[in-house]
Amino acid sequence: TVLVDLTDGVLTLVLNRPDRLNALTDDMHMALRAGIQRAHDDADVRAVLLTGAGRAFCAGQDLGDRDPRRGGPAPDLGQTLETYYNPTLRLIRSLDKPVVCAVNGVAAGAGANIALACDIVLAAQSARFIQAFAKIGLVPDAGGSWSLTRILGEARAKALALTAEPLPAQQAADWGLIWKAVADEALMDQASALALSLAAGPTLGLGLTKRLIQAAATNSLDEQLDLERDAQRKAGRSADYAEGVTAFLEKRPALFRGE
Ligand code: LHQ
Repeated sequence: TVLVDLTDGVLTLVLNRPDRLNALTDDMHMALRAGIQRAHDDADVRAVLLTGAGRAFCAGQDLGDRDPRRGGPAPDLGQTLETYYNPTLRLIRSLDKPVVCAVNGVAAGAGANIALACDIVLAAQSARFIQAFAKIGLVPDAGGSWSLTRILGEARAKALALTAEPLPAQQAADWGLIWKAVADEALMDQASALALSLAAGPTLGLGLTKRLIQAAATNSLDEQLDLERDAQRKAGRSADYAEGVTAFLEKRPALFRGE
């Protein structure tokens, strides 16, 4: 349900249930989780690329799994989030390596919000982001109420979440919700090139950079200056910093080893 490949430092994870628009089943949740966990544990992984197979990125939770017509007690969706979504969201945010998301088609419900949890999001021009929850009586989850509000502000976050109106990729880029909208046929080349270049980067410094930027939203300037000092101290002791400066002085490309 999730294809996994490690090449040249890039761990590519492909959501792979194209006939259901990559809607998430329990198996897929666990496979995606295992992939991100591997990125934490395996030093050979220096960047992650997440995308979907077929015409969609991900249509969110598989609703066929939860047919209320079958009867029985109402499911505890809070438990579903705790079991399947929240650990994965936390793993993506806490990974000290960059995560690129290539949104190849529609991203709906939790599918949209998993994409928004990634560090750099590229989307095909034909892709749309849909906060589909309101259509079925649910609330934004998978971090969406947090990321939409942080990135867009209340006005746009509320309108998207309350109306479930699709947001086209270009508008998402214009609003700063994602990094770029690119021509459909160029998406995978651009996203792979980006992931490869990040994987060849100074991984330790990139991980510290990710942490700094994530901390900024809740820190005061004073706290953030302290955090930058501590992070720069660590980065300054890395082999990649020595290599970066040496390469600059020798007028050659740096060869980072990620440490
Ligand atoms: C699907 C799905 C799907 C199953 C398309 N499931 N089959 C968290 C906690 C616990 C529970 C609940 O949820 C959550 C978080 C969530 O993610 S809630 C939000 C769940 N997602 C949605 O509500 C989106 C549902 N899908 C859609 O609105 C449309 O499919 C979109 C707008 C994504 C795409 O529309 P189209 O391009 O017109 O494609 P389609 O609707 O024809 O879909 C193609 C097939 O995929 C179709 O099956 P069929 O047998 O007719 O070919 C759909 O039934 C199936 N599919 N999403 N989430």
